[in-house]
Amino acid sequence: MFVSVFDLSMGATSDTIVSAATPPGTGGVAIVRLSGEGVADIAGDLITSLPEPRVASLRTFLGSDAKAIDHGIALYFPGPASFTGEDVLELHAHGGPVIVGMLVDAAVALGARRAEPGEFSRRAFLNDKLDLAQAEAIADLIGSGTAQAARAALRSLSGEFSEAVNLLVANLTKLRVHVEAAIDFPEEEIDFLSDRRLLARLESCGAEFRSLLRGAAVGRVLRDGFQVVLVGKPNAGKSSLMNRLSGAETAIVTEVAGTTRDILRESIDIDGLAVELVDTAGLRDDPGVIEQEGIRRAREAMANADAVLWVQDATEPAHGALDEETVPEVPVLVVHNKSDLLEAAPEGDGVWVSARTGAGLDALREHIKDLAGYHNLGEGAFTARRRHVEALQRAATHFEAGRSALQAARAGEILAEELRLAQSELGAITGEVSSDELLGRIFSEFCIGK
Ligand SMILES: Nc1nc2c(ncn2[C@@H]2O[C@H](COP(=O)(O)OP(=O)(O)OP(=O)(O)O)[C@@H](O)[C@H]2O)c(=O)[nH]1
Ligand SMILES: [Mg+2]
Repeated sequence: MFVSVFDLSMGATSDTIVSAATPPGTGGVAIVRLSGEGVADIAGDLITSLPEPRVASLRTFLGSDAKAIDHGIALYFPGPASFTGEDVLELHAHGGPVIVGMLVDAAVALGARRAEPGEFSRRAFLNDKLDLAQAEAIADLIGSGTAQAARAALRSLSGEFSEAVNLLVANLTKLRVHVEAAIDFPEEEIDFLSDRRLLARLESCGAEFRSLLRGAAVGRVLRDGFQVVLVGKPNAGKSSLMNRLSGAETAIVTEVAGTTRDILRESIDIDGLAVELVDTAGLRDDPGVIEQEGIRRAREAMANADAVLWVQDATEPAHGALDEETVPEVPVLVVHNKSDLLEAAPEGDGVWVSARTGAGLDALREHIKDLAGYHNLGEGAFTARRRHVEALQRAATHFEAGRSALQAARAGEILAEELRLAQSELGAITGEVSSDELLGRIFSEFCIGK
């Protein structure tokens, strides 16, 4: 049903690749990894004999001049029961860059080729050891910024996200079979298409789409972090608030309106949610030249944010610029600052805080988690990428278009076609449908040796 388009000239897996699997620099142990058909041959010269499969074996590692480079552990994983699905040899050497360099050179002299970034994972994908979302999760696990992100990436790597996508694909397939059967028997079409089971299936696929989209949106935030931009009038206390939330005196705070001009960034961790706070120049109508550029940047930051904190001075009357300034797609939370200066207990929409005393900041942090959808983060959270969220959105749009075509015009053919398009979008997430260009883009972001 799905098409895989691979440029075989690039994906040729017969050659043997080699690379350090551990980062450059010194350490107790460094691992050099080889994968491919030539592993057994190369091992004959490099470590004199191939170790028993999966048994840690002490070996002398030899250079191309047959002189010893190091003594260490060799591990042999014959394919297909290996990470890449090919024969894999791991050499655990002493962790110095010179040793690693000599080992890689020796393997190259024996016919191996230096691996490209992500090439081991790419081979694992091409040999069906992992699907594409799982392969991406390897890089996300390695790059995760918080423990929660790491746990979620591991779930994606274990295939939980892929399973949810595959389940949805399977349900869309059932729907399509149903609809196509109706099209093939036109005299019964009307009955078929108003069949209650069909409507129930449509309904449950719609619900699956919504839940998967929610999960993927949170997964994306777990991976990429959540960007929150502080905007408002000059002197509202944006910089003070950022400093207070981050516990660092990053931004200059003064009583002069128009203090901040450049965009300032500070990363904080709210219960495992990586939040990037972005402080901006106060928005006002008659700024000087420098401030004007600051305001332009503030508006740009706002448009690219995941959420906006609209900071207001609680002692001043609320001002109406909010609607004109903010971007409809980006959620806005109104934050009334300087609550310490109020005599009466505050009331009204938004959160009331004091950057000076710290009052209300716990509530503010909870609101930020809400904005990120982070509160519903059960144990089942997985990581996802922007690419996945966008593919899911496109798939959902096709699905909804098909559903309306059925409801509005009883157009079974259109529904079938939209379902096919939705499936193909979902297939791109797991790599059922992929192109060499997409694979190139994804794997080139990996580190060498992974
Ligand atoms: N009493 C009180 N004063 C505050 C509070 N937060 C900020 N201020 C004061 O308000 C003034 C402006 O604070 P900033 O943080 O520089 O305000 P800003 O919004 O970054 O201003 P611009 O960068 O000029 O746009 C400073 O004098 C701060 O000390 C607060 O919660 N309570
Ligand atoms: Mg400021």
